[in-house]
Amino acid sequence: MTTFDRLLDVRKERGAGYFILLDPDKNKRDQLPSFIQEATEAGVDGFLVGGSLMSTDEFEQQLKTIKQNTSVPVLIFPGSIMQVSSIADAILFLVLISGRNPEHLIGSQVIAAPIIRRSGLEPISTGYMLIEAGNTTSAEFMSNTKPIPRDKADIAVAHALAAEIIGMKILYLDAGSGANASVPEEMLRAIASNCALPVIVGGGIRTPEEARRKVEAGASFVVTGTVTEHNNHHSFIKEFAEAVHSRAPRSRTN
Ligand code: 1GP
Repeated sequence: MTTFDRLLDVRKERGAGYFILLDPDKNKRDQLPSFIQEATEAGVDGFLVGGSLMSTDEFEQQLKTIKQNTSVPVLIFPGSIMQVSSIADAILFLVLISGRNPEHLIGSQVIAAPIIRRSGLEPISTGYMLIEAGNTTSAEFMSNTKPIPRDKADIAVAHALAAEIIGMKILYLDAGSGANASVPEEMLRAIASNCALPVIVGGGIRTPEEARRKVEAGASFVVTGTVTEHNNHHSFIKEFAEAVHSRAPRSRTN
């Protein structure tokens, strides 16, 4: 079974999936194993590993540690082509479709594709959309692209449909790490009612209630990074996981 199929199973069985983003520059080596074990036990459905900037040389070592301490998928969420490793279960093969920077539309992908093919790493073709966050995020600055305005759901839908028609497998709507405002529910609802692709949403999600609202608006996977870096205890992560799973088929009334 591919990792992508495992993710679809999570969505089917739990209503939606909860991912934690780990930034290799911020992970504390001595605390990583226990954090991964606790988060897995608390109900996390996958770990994303990556960052817009990466200065550590321990990327692969950290991936090994994460893999050794969890049974859920470990996905690379690459900030650059330096972040490719077959230790992970899969890589989100990102195409920054909201931007018009050719480097992030095809340039990096052409460089990364042969490396990924040779490594055997599973690529998951991902239409990545940056959404205006109310502040300039690292993703926006580093990608040198303009995000989609928060009140332009129709523009977001058009991008989502283009990704679907091109044949991408999943969408990632990201307000960017540390966003002042997360992706609006109205935009998620518009995409969910017009486009069949599963949606990952992240950036600026700070409470379980906010995570739940994203799922209710149609997100299939919710990502937190900053908030779980600062509150990494078991009960907090469990609250997030339960909020994301609250629309599991067995608990649905509609
Ligand atoms: C960023 O979606 C992720 O790409 C997570 O964002 O750090 O704001 O939770 P936060």
